[in-house]
Amino acid sequence: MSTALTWDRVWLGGHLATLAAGREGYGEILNGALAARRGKIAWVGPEGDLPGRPEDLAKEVLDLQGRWLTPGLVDCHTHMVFAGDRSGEFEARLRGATYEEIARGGGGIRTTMRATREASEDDLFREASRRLVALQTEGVTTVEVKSGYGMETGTELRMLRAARRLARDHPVRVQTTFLGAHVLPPEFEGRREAYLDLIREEMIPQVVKEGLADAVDAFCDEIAFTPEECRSVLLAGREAGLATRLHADQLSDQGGAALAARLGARSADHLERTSPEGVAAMASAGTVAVLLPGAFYFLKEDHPPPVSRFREAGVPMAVATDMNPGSSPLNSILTAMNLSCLLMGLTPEEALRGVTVHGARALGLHQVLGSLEKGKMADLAIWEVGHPRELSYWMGRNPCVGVVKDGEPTPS
Ligand code: DI6
Ligand code: FE
Repeated sequence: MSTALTWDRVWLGGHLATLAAGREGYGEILNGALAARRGKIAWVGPEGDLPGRPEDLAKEVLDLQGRWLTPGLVDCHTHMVFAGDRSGEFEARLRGATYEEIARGGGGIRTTMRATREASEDDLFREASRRLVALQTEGVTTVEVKSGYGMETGTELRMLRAARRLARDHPVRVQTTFLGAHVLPPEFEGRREAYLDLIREEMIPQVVKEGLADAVDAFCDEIAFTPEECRSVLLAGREAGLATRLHADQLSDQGGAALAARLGARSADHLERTSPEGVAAMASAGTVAVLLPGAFYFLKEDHPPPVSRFREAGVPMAVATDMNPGSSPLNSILTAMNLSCLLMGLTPEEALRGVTVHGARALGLHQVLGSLEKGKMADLAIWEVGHPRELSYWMGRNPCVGVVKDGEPTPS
């Protein structure tokens, strides 16, 4: 039977970590093949089950040469659009100052706010591009990017525009999140309600009108916003049509995880201090736990998130870089995976699920991304490894040898 070039491309001669629903472990298919047509996965299975000769089936046949194919990785929580750096505060911390003390003294997020307000959209785009490219060389095909270093309407919009532009100028999928409620900007000191009004009545409507954000987020913490304040911001975003997420229980337990669950948020992120009640609330609401081991490491935290409780309760755990200049200057998703295993107790398989299926779920994209299954987008990464657990194992070594987005190999 001749199927006359049904597919655009087929990869064979290697192994697949499909992470497909219903498959055990990594969902391995040894000696597997995967075909793409019009940007989507058209066929996945053992090479021996291909319905014909590969060259009769696809316009292009690519040999994996014994390598492994995984879904393109998803970095579902980043603040990669920002200006400047905080290496001076890093030194201050090494001399004994804490992250909270620096924040209370007007530094921290406000330091980056000042630099970001000064930066043009082009500046922001250029700097973020470099960070993005570093992630792409590690197999990342989807990133989330938050605003939150403007805390004034113009700069918040500029950050989100720079983030949207990343998707136009690079082979990557970008989801954007409006994080106006990051910390209180200094000009609103003593006028918290006025800033919250600005977020709800000016920023969110403007962001939504220009189609600049997919989700709304808030930082629920003693140094940032109270649960009640975060709730009002998330509700305003939700009413305007945005998905919701929450920076929850990072430095103190504010009941943030339970709040995120109650609001039907896609994810609650950080979660170092989340209580058993918070875990249970997330489990019943189906909220994704986004673990950010870069921030845990960089802030020298000693209280890891309740990973075994999440596991027992069946809460999906995503892993992300949190790429930001203050608490996680981590420009490597592979390092995030390694840290999630060693500092938080994930298995290498959970870490890989965290940056694929569960990362996609935190972005509401699990129907179309995150596993190698027919009908999903053909976003792929090719790895020079003997087993997919090596993605979490090597430190400072990048075994990614190819990236495919929408079925097209991307230039490296
Ligand atoms: N939590 C974080 O880890 C980042 N934002 C947040 O709410 C840190 C942002 C920064 O320190 O610049
Ligand atoms: Fe963050």
